[in-house]
Amino acid sequence: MIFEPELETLPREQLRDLQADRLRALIGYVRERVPLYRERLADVEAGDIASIDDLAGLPFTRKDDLRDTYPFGMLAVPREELVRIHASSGTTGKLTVVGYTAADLDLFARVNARSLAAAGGKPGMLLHNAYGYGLFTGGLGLHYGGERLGLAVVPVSGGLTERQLMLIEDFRPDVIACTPSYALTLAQAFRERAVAPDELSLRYALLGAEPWTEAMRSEIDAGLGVVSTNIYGLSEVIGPGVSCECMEERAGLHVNEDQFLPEVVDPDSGEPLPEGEEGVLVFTTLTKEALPLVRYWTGDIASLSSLPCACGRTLVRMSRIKGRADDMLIIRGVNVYPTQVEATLLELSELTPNYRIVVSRTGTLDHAEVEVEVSETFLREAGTDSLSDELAHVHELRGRAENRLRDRIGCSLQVTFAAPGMLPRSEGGKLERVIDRRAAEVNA
Ligand code: DLL
Repeated sequence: MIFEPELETLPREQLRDLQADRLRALIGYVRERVPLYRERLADVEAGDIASIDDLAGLPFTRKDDLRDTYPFGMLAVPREELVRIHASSGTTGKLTVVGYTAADLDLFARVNARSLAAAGGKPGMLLHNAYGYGLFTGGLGLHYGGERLGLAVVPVSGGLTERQLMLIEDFRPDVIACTPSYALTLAQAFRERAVAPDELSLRYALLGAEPWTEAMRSEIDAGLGVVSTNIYGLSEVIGPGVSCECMEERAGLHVNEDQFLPEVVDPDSGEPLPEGEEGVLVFTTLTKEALPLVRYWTGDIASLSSLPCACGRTLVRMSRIKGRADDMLIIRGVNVYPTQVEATLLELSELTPNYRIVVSRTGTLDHAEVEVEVSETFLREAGTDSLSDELAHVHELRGRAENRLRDRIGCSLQVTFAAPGMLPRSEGGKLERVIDRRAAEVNA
Protein backbone atom coordinates (compact mmCIF):
# COMPACT_ATOMS: atom_id res chain seq x y z
CA MET A 1 0.00 0.00 0.00
CA ILE A 2 1.19 3.53 -0.78
CA PHE A 3 0.34 6.11 1.90
CA GLU A 4 0.66 9.28 -0.24
CA PRO A 5 0.48 8.06 -3.85
CA GLU A 6 0.15 11.57 -5.26
CA LEU A 7 3.67 12.36 -4.04
CA GLU A 8 5.29 8.92 -3.88
CA THR A 9 4.46 8.10 -7.50
CA LEU A 10 4.86 11.55 -9.00
CA PRO A 11 6.48 11.38 -12.49
CA ARG A 12 10.16 12.23 -12.04
CA GLU A 13 10.04 15.37 -14.22
CA GLN A 14 7.28 16.81 -12.06
CA LEU A 15 9.16 15.78 -8.95
CA ARG A 16 12.24 17.69 -10.13
CA ASP A 17 10.12 20.80 -10.70
CA LEU A 18 8.58 20.48 -7.25
CA GLN A 19 12.05 20.05 -5.73
CA ALA A 20 13.38 23.12 -7.56
CA ASP A 21 10.45 25.26 -6.38
CA ARG A 22 10.92 24.08 -2.82
CA LEU A 23 14.67 24.60 -3.00
CA ARG A 24 14.24 28.21 -4.11
CA ALA A 25 11.85 28.83 -1.23
CA LEU A 26 14.26 27.15 1.18
CA ILE A 27 17.21 29.33 0.17
CA GLY A 28 15.18 32.49 0.75
CA TYR A 29 13.89 31.11 4.06
CA VAL A 30 17.24 30.14 5.57
CA ARG A 31 18.99 33.32 4.40
CA GLU A 32 16.36 35.33 6.15
CA ARG A 33 16.20 33.35 9.36
CA VAL A 34 19.44 31.50 10.17
CA PRO A 35 22.55 33.62 10.88
CA LEU A 36 24.90 30.86 9.73
CA TYR A 37 23.19 30.64 6.33
CA ARG A 38 22.82 34.41 6.03
CA GLU A 39 26.59 34.53 6.14
CA ARG A 40 27.41 31.42 4.12
CA LEU A 41 24.84 31.93 1.41
CA ALA A 42 25.36 35.69 1.21
CA ASP A 43 25.97 35.68 -2.54
CA VAL A 44 23.28 33.16 -3.45
CA GLU A 45 19.92 34.57 -4.47
CA ALA A 46 16.92 32.24 -4.53
CA GLY A 47 16.46 33.30 -8.16
CA ASP A 48 19.93 31.87 -9.01
CA ILE A 49 18.54 28.37 -8.49
CA ALA A 50 17.21 27.25 -11.87
CA SER A 51 17.14 23.54 -11.04
CA ILE A 52 18.24 21.19 -8.29
CA ASP A 53 21.55 20.77 -10.12
CA ASP A 54 22.47 24.24 -8.85
CA LEU A 55 22.69 22.81 -5.34
CA ALA A 56 26.13 21.48 -6.23
CA GLY A 57 27.74 24.91 -5.90
CA LEU A 58 26.48 25.53 -2.36
CA PRO A 59 28.51 24.88 0.81
CA PHE A 60 27.88 21.83 3.00
CA THR A 61 26.43 21.94 6.48
CA ARG A 62 28.17 19.63 8.94
CA LYS A 63 27.52 18.17 12.37
CA ASP A 64 30.08 20.61 13.78
CA ASP A 65 27.89 23.52 12.67
CA LEU A 66 25.15 22.16 14.93
CA ARG A 67 27.61 21.57 17.76
CA ASP A 68 29.12 25.06 17.43
CA THR A 69 25.68 26.64 17.68
CA TYR A 70 24.51 24.27 20.47
CA PRO A 71 21.76 24.05 21.50
CA PHE A 72 19.41 26.30 19.48
CA GLY A 73 21.62 28.49 17.29
CA MET A 74 20.55 27.00 13.97
CA LEU A 75 16.83 27.18 14.55
CA ALA A 76 14.91 29.13 11.93
CA VAL A 77 12.00 29.81 14.28
CA PRO A 78 11.82 31.35 17.77
CA ARG A 79 12.25 28.72 20.50
CA GLU A 80 8.62 29.38 21.50
CA GLU A 81 7.41 27.91 18.20
CA LEU A 82 8.96 24.52 18.89
CA VAL A 83 6.66 21.76 20.02
CA ARG A 84 9.27 18.98 20.34
CA ILE A 85 12.99 18.61 20.84
CA HIS A 86 15.04 15.48 20.14
CA ALA A 87 18.77 14.94 20.38
CA SER A 88 21.30 12.34 19.41
CA SER A 89 24.47 11.53 21.23
CA GLY A 90 27.49 11.45 19.01
CA THR A 91 30.79 9.81 19.75
CA THR A 92 32.25 13.02 21.18
CA GLY A 93 29.90 13.70 24.08
CA LYS A 94 27.95 16.85 23.18
CA LEU A 95 24.44 16.22 21.99
CA THR A 96 23.19 17.19 18.55
CA VAL A 97 19.91 18.97 19.23
CA VAL A 98 17.03 19.10 16.78
CA GLY A 99 13.74 20.99 17.07
CA TYR A 100 10.32 20.55 15.45
CA THR A 101 7.40 22.89 14.85
CA ALA A 102 3.87 21.51 14.64
CA ALA A 103 4.23 21.32 10.85
CA ASP A 104 7.55 19.45 11.21
CA LEU A 105 5.91 16.89 13.47
CA ASP A 106 3.16 16.45 10.91
CA LEU A 107 5.79 15.75 8.27
CA PHE A 108 7.63 13.39 10.67
CA ALA A 109 4.42 11.38 11.15
CA ARG A 110 3.68 11.32 7.40
CA VAL A 111 7.07 10.02 6.30
CA ASN A 112 6.92 7.31 8.94
CA ALA A 113 3.40 6.37 7.87
CA ARG A 114 4.80 6.10 4.32
CA SER A 115 7.58 3.85 5.59
CA LEU A 116 5.28 1.58 7.56
CA ALA A 117 2.96 1.27 4.56
CA ALA A 118 5.90 0.44 2.28
CA ALA A 119 7.00 -2.23 4.77
CA GLY A 120 3.63 -4.05 4.75
CA GLY A 121 1.72 -2.13 7.43
CA LYS A 122 -2.01 -1.53 6.94
CA PRO A 123 -4.69 0.28 8.94
CA GLY A 124 -6.02 -1.97 11.68
CA MET A 125 -2.76 -3.78 12.31
CA LEU A 126 -0.95 -3.82 15.66
CA LEU A 127 2.58 -2.36 15.85
CA HIS A 128 4.99 -3.48 18.56
CA ASN A 129 7.29 -0.47 18.69
CA ALA A 130 10.55 -1.43 20.40
CA TYR A 131 12.59 1.57 19.30
CA GLY A 132 13.72 3.64 22.26
CA TYR A 133 11.34 6.39 23.37
CA GLY A 134 13.02 9.56 24.56
CA LEU A 135 15.53 11.93 23.05
CA PHE A 136 16.22 9.29 20.35
CA THR A 137 13.91 9.86 17.37
CA GLY A 138 13.15 6.16 16.73
CA GLY A 139 10.44 5.55 19.32
CA LEU A 140 8.28 8.63 18.84
CA GLY A 141 8.94 8.69 15.07
CA LEU A 142 7.50 5.25 14.42
CA HIS A 143 4.86 5.83 17.10
CA TYR A 144 3.22 8.77 15.38
CA GLY A 145 3.83 7.23 11.96
CA GLY A 146 1.97 4.12 13.10
CA GLU A 147 -0.96 6.09 14.45
CA ARG A 148 -1.08 8.21 11.29
CA LEU A 149 -1.36 5.10 9.14
CA GLY A 150 -4.14 3.78 11.39
CA LEU A 151 -2.24 1.12 13.31
CA ALA A 152 -2.63 0.51 17.04
CA VAL A 153 0.78 1.18 18.54
CA VAL A 154 2.18 -0.64 21.57
CA PRO A 155 4.78 1.88 22.84
CA VAL A 156 6.97 -0.70 24.53
CA SER A 157 10.32 1.08 23.84
CA GLY A 158 13.63 -0.82 23.97
CA GLY A 159 14.92 -3.14 26.68
CA LEU A 160 13.28 -5.45 29.24
CA THR A 161 13.45 -8.32 26.79
CA GLU A 162 11.39 -10.74 28.92
CA ARG A 163 8.49 -8.33 28.90
CA GLN A 164 8.83 -7.80 25.15
CA LEU A 165 8.54 -11.55 24.56
CA MET A 166 5.44 -11.75 26.73
CA LEU A 167 3.77 -8.81 24.97
CA ILE A 168 4.54 -10.26 21.54
CA GLU A 169 3.07 -13.61 22.53
CA ASP A 170 0.02 -12.15 24.26
CA PHE A 171 -0.92 -9.12 22.14
CA ARG A 172 -0.10 -10.86 18.85
CA PRO A 173 1.24 -7.83 16.89
CA ASP A 174 1.46 -7.92 13.09
CA VAL A 175 4.40 -5.52 12.79
CA ILE A 176 7.52 -4.94 14.86
CA ALA A 177 9.83 -1.94 14.68
CA CYS A 178 13.27 -2.01 16.33
CA THR A 179 16.97 -2.08 15.49
CA PRO A 180 18.13 -5.14 13.51
CA SER A 181 20.48 -6.13 16.35
CA TYR A 182 17.56 -6.06 18.79
CA ALA A 183 15.38 -8.07 16.38
CA LEU A 184 18.10 -10.70 16.52
CA THR A 185 18.18 -10.57 20.33
CA LEU A 186 14.41 -11.19 20.34
CA ALA A 187 14.66 -14.00 17.78
CA GLN A 188 17.35 -15.72 19.83
CA ALA A 189 15.38 -15.30 23.04
CA PHE A 190 12.32 -16.93 21.43
CA ARG A 191 14.48 -19.79 20.19
CA GLU A 192 15.90 -20.36 23.67
CA ARG A 193 12.33 -20.62 24.94
CA ALA A 194 11.47 -23.07 22.16
CA VAL A 195 8.90 -20.71 20.60
CA ALA A 196 8.95 -21.43 16.86
CA PRO A 197 8.77 -18.54 14.37
CA ASP A 198 5.48 -19.81 12.93
CA GLU A 199 3.88 -19.62 16.38
CA LEU A 200 4.53 -15.87 16.40
CA SER A 201 1.93 -13.48 15.01
CA LEU A 202 4.55 -11.12 13.54
CA ARG A 203 4.52 -10.68 9.76
CA TYR A 204 6.53 -7.53 9.07
CA ALA A 205 9.55 -5.88 10.66
CA LEU A 206 10.79 -2.35 10.10
CA LEU A 207 14.44 -2.32 11.03
CA GLY A 208 17.07 0.41 10.98
CA ALA A 209 19.09 2.98 12.90
CA GLU A 210 22.30 0.98 12.40
CA PRO A 211 24.08 -0.71 9.49
CA TRP A 212 23.12 -4.34 8.73
CA THR A 213 23.47 -6.80 5.88
CA GLU A 214 21.39 -9.11 3.67
CA ALA A 215 22.83 -12.07 5.60
CA MET A 216 21.58 -10.56 8.84
CA ARG A 217 18.18 -10.00 7.18
CA SER A 218 17.91 -13.73 6.36
CA GLU A 219 18.65 -14.62 9.99
CA ILE A 220 16.01 -12.20 11.29
CA ASP A 221 13.36 -13.16 8.73
CA ALA A 222 13.82 -16.84 9.58
CA GLY A 223 14.13 -16.24 13.33
CA LEU A 224 10.97 -14.15 13.74
CA GLY A 225 9.02 -15.41 10.72
CA VAL A 226 8.80 -11.91 9.21
CA VAL A 227 9.46 -10.00 6.02
CA SER A 228 11.82 -7.29 7.20
CA THR A 229 12.48 -3.98 5.48
CA ASN A 230 15.20 -1.44 6.04
CA ILE A 231 14.33 2.06 7.30
CA TYR A 232 16.88 4.87 7.40
CA GLY A 233 17.05 8.31 8.87
CA LEU A 234 18.98 10.67 11.08
CA SER A 235 17.89 13.11 13.74
CA GLU A 236 19.28 16.15 11.96
CA VAL A 237 17.21 15.52 8.82
CA ILE A 238 14.05 14.46 10.74
CA GLY A 239 14.67 11.05 12.37
CA PRO A 240 13.47 7.72 10.90
CA GLY A 241 11.52 8.01 7.65
CA VAL A 242 14.08 9.74 5.45
CA SER A 243 13.99 6.57 3.35
CA CYS A 244 12.59 3.07 3.53
CA GLU A 245 12.51 -0.09 1.40
CA CYS A 246 9.29 -1.37 -0.12
CA MET A 247 8.32 -4.97 0.57
CA GLU A 248 7.80 -5.61 -3.15
CA GLU A 249 11.50 -5.38 -4.00
CA ARG A 250 13.41 -4.86 -0.75
CA ALA A 251 16.26 -3.65 -2.93
CA GLY A 252 17.19 -0.11 -2.02
CA LEU A 253 15.40 2.41 0.16
CA HIS A 254 13.00 4.90 -1.48
CA VAL A 255 14.06 8.37 -0.35
CA ASN A 256 11.20 10.72 0.51
CA GLU A 257 12.85 13.14 -1.88
CA ASP A 258 9.87 15.46 -2.22
CA GLN A 259 10.95 16.42 1.34
CA PHE A 260 14.61 15.45 1.67
CA LEU A 261 16.68 16.01 -1.44
CA PRO A 262 19.54 13.47 -1.59
CA GLU A 263 22.95 13.78 -3.23
CA VAL A 264 25.94 11.45 -3.22
CA VAL A 265 29.31 13.18 -3.19
CA ASP A 266 32.95 12.21 -3.22
CA PRO A 267 34.12 11.82 0.41
CA ASP A 268 37.35 13.71 -0.26
CA SER A 269 36.53 16.36 -2.85
CA GLY A 270 32.83 16.85 -2.07
CA GLU A 271 32.10 16.75 -5.82
CA PRO A 272 28.72 15.25 -6.78
CA LEU A 273 29.01 11.67 -8.04
CA PRO A 274 26.93 10.18 -10.87
CA GLU A 275 24.06 7.85 -10.11
CA GLY A 276 25.22 4.37 -9.10
CA GLU A 277 28.52 5.49 -7.62
CA GLU A 278 29.15 5.12 -3.93
CA GLY A 279 29.96 8.15 -1.81
CA VAL A 280 28.76 10.25 1.12
CA LEU A 281 25.02 10.91 1.37
CA VAL A 282 24.09 14.57 1.65
CA PHE A 283 20.54 15.79 2.31
CA THR A 284 18.80 19.12 1.88
CA THR A 285 15.52 19.41 3.77
CA LEU A 286 13.01 21.01 1.42
CA THR A 287 10.10 21.88 3.70
CA LYS A 288 11.26 21.68 7.30
CA GLU A 289 10.51 24.78 9.38
CA ALA A 290 12.46 24.64 12.64
CA LEU A 291 15.75 23.14 11.50
CA PRO A 292 16.09 23.48 7.74
CA LEU A 293 19.43 22.15 6.48
CA VAL A 294 21.19 22.86 3.20
CA ARG A 295 23.46 20.05 1.97
CA TYR A 296 23.82 18.25 5.29
CA TRP A 297 26.85 15.95 5.26
CA THR A 298 25.64 12.67 6.84
CA GLY A 299 28.92 10.75 6.72
CA ASP A 300 26.92 7.68 5.59
CA ILE A 301 28.18 5.82 2.54
CA ALA A 302 25.65 4.76 -0.14
CA SER A 303 24.72 5.16 -3.82
CA LEU A 304 21.49 6.23 -5.57
CA SER A 305 19.39 4.62 -8.32
CA SER A 306 16.35 6.00 -10.12
CA LEU A 307 15.53 2.73 -11.93
CA PRO A 308 11.79 1.98 -11.89
CA CYS A 309 10.54 -0.13 -8.99
CA ALA A 310 7.88 -2.87 -8.91
CA CYS A 311 6.02 -1.05 -6.13
CA GLY A 312 5.20 1.88 -8.41
CA ARG A 313 6.98 4.51 -6.34
CA THR A 314 9.01 6.89 -8.47
CA LEU A 315 11.14 8.04 -5.53
CA VAL A 316 14.85 7.45 -6.03
CA ARG A 317 16.34 4.52 -4.12
CA MET A 318 19.48 4.59 -2.01
CA SER A 319 21.53 1.46 -1.46
CA ARG A 320 21.94 -0.06 1.98
CA ILE A 321 24.33 2.04 4.04
CA LYS A 322 27.73 0.43 3.80
CA GLY A 323 28.81 2.22 6.96
CA ARG A 324 29.67 5.64 8.22
CA ALA A 325 32.80 7.23 6.86
CA ASP A 326 33.94 7.52 10.52
CA ASP A 327 33.36 3.79 11.15
CA MET A 328 35.59 2.83 8.28
CA LEU A 329 38.70 1.10 9.56
CA ILE A 330 41.93 1.41 7.72
CA ILE A 331 43.74 -1.81 8.37
CA ARG A 332 47.22 -1.76 6.89
CA GLY A 333 46.05 0.61 4.20
CA VAL A 334 42.86 -1.28 3.28
CA ASN A 335 39.46 0.32 3.91
CA VAL A 336 37.23 -2.02 5.89
CA TYR A 337 33.61 -1.50 6.89
CA PRO A 338 32.06 -3.63 9.66
CA THR A 339 29.22 -4.58 7.28
CA GLN A 340 31.75 -6.30 4.98
CA VAL A 341 33.00 -8.34 7.92
CA GLU A 342 29.42 -9.22 8.88
CA ALA A 343 28.48 -10.32 5.37
CA THR A 344 31.60 -12.53 5.13
CA LEU A 345 31.22 -14.18 8.53
CA LEU A 346 27.62 -15.09 7.77
CA GLU A 347 28.67 -16.96 4.64
CA LEU A 348 29.89 -19.64 7.05
CA SER A 349 27.01 -21.59 8.58
CA GLU A 350 29.09 -22.40 11.68
CA LEU A 351 29.20 -18.70 12.62
CA THR A 352 26.48 -16.36 13.93
CA PRO A 353 25.65 -12.65 13.55
CA ASN A 354 26.95 -12.08 17.08
CA TYR A 355 30.31 -10.51 16.43
CA ARG A 356 32.42 -7.48 17.21
CA ILE A 357 35.61 -6.02 15.89
CA VAL A 358 38.34 -4.95 18.28
CA VAL A 359 40.84 -2.53 16.79
CA SER A 360 44.15 -1.67 18.39
CA ARG A 361 47.37 -0.12 17.22
CA THR A 362 50.98 -1.12 17.62
CA GLY A 363 53.21 1.70 16.52
CA THR A 364 51.54 2.99 13.38
CA LEU A 365 49.94 -0.33 12.40
CA ASP A 366 46.26 -0.99 13.02
CA HIS A 367 45.43 -4.46 14.17
CA ALA A 368 41.88 -5.80 13.93
CA GLU A 369 40.56 -8.85 15.65
CA VAL A 370 37.13 -10.24 14.87
CA GLU A 371 35.39 -11.96 17.76
CA VAL A 372 32.46 -14.08 16.68
CA GLU A 373 30.18 -16.57 18.38
CA VAL A 374 30.02 -20.04 16.85
CA SER A 375 26.63 -21.67 16.36
CA GLU A 376 25.16 -24.10 18.82
CA THR A 377 25.09 -26.73 16.09
CA PHE A 378 28.83 -26.36 15.59
CA LEU A 379 29.47 -26.94 19.30
CA ARG A 380 27.03 -29.84 19.48
CA GLU A 381 28.49 -31.60 16.49
CA ALA A 382 31.99 -31.06 17.86
CA GLY A 383 30.87 -32.83 21.04
CA THR A 384 32.78 -30.46 23.32
CA ASP A 385 32.38 -26.98 24.79
CA SER A 386 36.00 -26.15 24.17
CA LEU A 387 36.95 -23.65 21.52
CA SER A 388 40.64 -24.34 21.90
CA ASP A 389 42.62 -23.93 18.74
CA GLU A 390 44.29 -27.25 19.48
CA LEU A 391 41.10 -29.01 18.44
CA ALA A 392 41.29 -29.82 14.77
CA HIS A 393 37.77 -28.65 13.86
CA VAL A 394 38.23 -25.30 15.64
CA HIS A 395 41.58 -24.80 13.96
CA GLU A 396 40.05 -25.66 10.58
CA LEU A 397 37.11 -23.25 11.05
CA ARG A 398 39.40 -20.42 12.08
CA GLY A 399 41.56 -20.97 9.00
CA ARG A 400 38.49 -20.97 6.79
CA ALA A 401 37.07 -17.79 8.36
CA GLU A 402 40.37 -15.92 8.13
CA ASN A 403 40.94 -16.98 4.50
CA ARG A 404 37.44 -15.97 3.55
CA LEU A 405 37.89 -12.53 5.17
CA ARG A 406 41.21 -12.07 3.40
CA ASP A 407 39.66 -13.03 0.02
CA ARG A 408 36.64 -10.79 0.42
CA ILE A 409 38.19 -7.76 2.10
CA GLY A 410 41.78 -7.88 0.98
CA CYS A 411 43.55 -7.76 4.32
CA SER A 412 44.20 -10.14 7.19
CA LEU A 413 41.93 -10.04 10.20
CA GLN A 414 42.54 -12.34 13.11
CA VAL A 415 39.47 -14.35 14.13
CA THR A 416 38.73 -15.58 17.64
CA PHE A 417 35.68 -17.62 18.63
CA ALA A 418 33.30 -17.23 21.52
CA ALA A 419 30.70 -19.70 22.76
CA PRO A 420 27.03 -18.93 22.05
CA GLY A 421 25.76 -16.17 24.35
CA MET A 422 29.19 -14.80 25.32
CA LEU A 423 29.32 -11.56 23.31
CA PRO A 424 27.22 -8.48 24.13
CA ARG A 425 23.71 -8.41 22.66
CA SER A 426 21.61 -5.41 21.75
CA GLU A 427 19.50 -4.62 24.77
CA GLY A 428 17.12 -2.48 22.78
CA GLY A 429 19.18 0.17 21.02
CA LYS A 430 22.02 0.39 18.56
CA LEU A 431 24.74 -2.20 19.05
CA GLU A 432 28.37 -1.06 19.11
CA ARG A 433 30.14 -3.38 16.66
CA VAL A 434 33.58 -1.81 16.79
CA ILE A 435 35.60 -1.54 19.99
CA ASP A 436 38.33 0.93 19.17
CA ARG A 437 41.25 0.74 21.58
CA ARG A 438 43.48 2.94 19.40
CA ALA A 439 42.71 6.33 20.97
CA ALA A 440 43.17 4.90 24.48
CA GLU A 441 46.54 3.45 23.51
CA VAL A 442 47.75 6.70 21.99
CA ASN A 443 46.81 8.60 25.14
CA ALA A 444 48.23 5.97 27.49
O1 DLL B 1 19.02 6.37 14.01
C1 DLL B 1 17.02 7.48 13.26
C2 DLL B 1 16.36 6.18 13.02
C3 DLL B 1 15.55 5.61 13.99
C4 DLL B 1 16.51 5.52 11.80
C5 DLL B 1 14.90 4.41 13.76
C6 DLL B 1 15.86 4.33 11.54
C7 DLL B 1 15.05 3.78 12.53
P1 DLL B 1 20.34 8.95 14.74
O2 DLL B 1 20.37 8.37 16.12
O3 DLL B 1 20.53 10.41 14.58
O4 DLL B 1 18.97 8.65 14.05
O5 DLL B 1 21.43 8.16 13.90
C8 DLL B 1 21.57 8.39 12.53
O6 DLL B 1 22.27 6.10 12.16
O7 DLL B 1 23.50 8.72 10.08
C9 DLL B 1 23.34 6.27 10.09
O8 DLL B 1 24.73 6.28 10.32
C10 DLL B 1 22.67 5.33 11.05
N1 DLL B 1 21.50 4.69 10.44
C11 DLL B 1 20.20 5.02 10.58
N2 DLL B 1 19.42 4.17 9.87
C12 DLL B 1 20.25 3.28 9.26
C13 DLL B 1 20.07 2.17 8.39
C14 DLL B 1 18.43 7.40 13.82
N3 DLL B 1 18.87 1.74 8.01
C15 DLL B 1 22.62 7.48 11.95
N4 DLL B 1 21.18 1.54 7.96
C16 DLL B 1 22.72 7.60 10.45
C17 DLL B 1 22.41 1.92 8.34
C18 DLL B 1 21.58 3.63 9.63
N5 DLL B 1 22.64 2.95 9.17
